[in-house]
Amino acid sequence: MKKNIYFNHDGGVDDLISLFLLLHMDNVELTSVSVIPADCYLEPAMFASRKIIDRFGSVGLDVAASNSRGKNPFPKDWRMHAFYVDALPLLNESGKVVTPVADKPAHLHMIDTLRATEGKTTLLFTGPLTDLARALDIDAAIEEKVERLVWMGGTFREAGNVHEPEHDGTAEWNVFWDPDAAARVWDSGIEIDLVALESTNQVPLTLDVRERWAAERKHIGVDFLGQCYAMVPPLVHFSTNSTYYLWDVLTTAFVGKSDLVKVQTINSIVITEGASQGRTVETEEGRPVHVVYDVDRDAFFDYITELAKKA
Ligand code: AGV
Ligand code: CA
Repeated sequence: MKKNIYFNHDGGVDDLISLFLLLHMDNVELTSVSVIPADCYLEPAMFASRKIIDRFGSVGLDVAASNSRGKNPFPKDWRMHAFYVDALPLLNESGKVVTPVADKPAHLHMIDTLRATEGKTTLLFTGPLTDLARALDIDAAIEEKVERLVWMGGTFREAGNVHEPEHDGTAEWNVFWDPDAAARVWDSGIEIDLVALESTNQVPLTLDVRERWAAERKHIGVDFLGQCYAMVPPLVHFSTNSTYYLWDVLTTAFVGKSDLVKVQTINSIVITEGASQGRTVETEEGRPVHVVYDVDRDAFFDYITELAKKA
């Protein structure tokens, strides 16, 4: 039995690689895709998504554009990445784009897709939760059609990855972009599996991984991984938080192969106001979330590399 997956992403390098990997999982039925302009600009992220489906996927999928807006915008430099992926020659060989754009905005398109899909669907979100929060506000009964939410978001450590004026640095970006949306989803009855920042500590994009993909680039899908991650090179002589972790890709791999990770359940809340907005905090009064805390690193990299070889 294949799992139904609805994928909402925000056009980062690892979001787009996640889409590519989903198309090669034989235990996954990708029901549809939508794109939210958080850590990306919408137009190139839409084009890149449609071209990835054209090149590597099957006919019948469409891609919906989100009209959601966040409270705290992502840095422009990061949002540019979708332009680079969209410009890859590999995605432009055919000279045309066939996969259609859905005729509704993402949150409405998700409601329609959930309702039209037989049985339940797992929601995979690798950007902010705004479209899900809006969908729940319009039609809370879709909860019955949702198997669970698998989300890349949050951190339960002191140090997050938001370094912005008027913020204390405790948040993760996907929560920070729209803290109210995360809080709305926390208020729902949906089961939540979380890949938090600390869940990805064991899967930084190190040089040996880049070298492995370079050595195996005769496989077009492995070359695609290497080309995409070349857009976010490591800055070895300059200490910033520029190290790329496989945030969204681990989240996506978890959907395809859950035994790659270990999960523990904790109760948590989302802070929506003030200098810690976007912070997720562990507390008894919170709602349960299942957080990934351990990853089989080698099995994970083998899994995604083997998936890429199927392309
Ligand atoms: O906070 C992690 C989220 C993931 O969904 N994104 C990137 C992944 O798609 C934001 C982000 C954090 N650091 C970044 C990010 C960086 N150095 N470059 C681009 N995006
Ligand atoms: Ca993302």
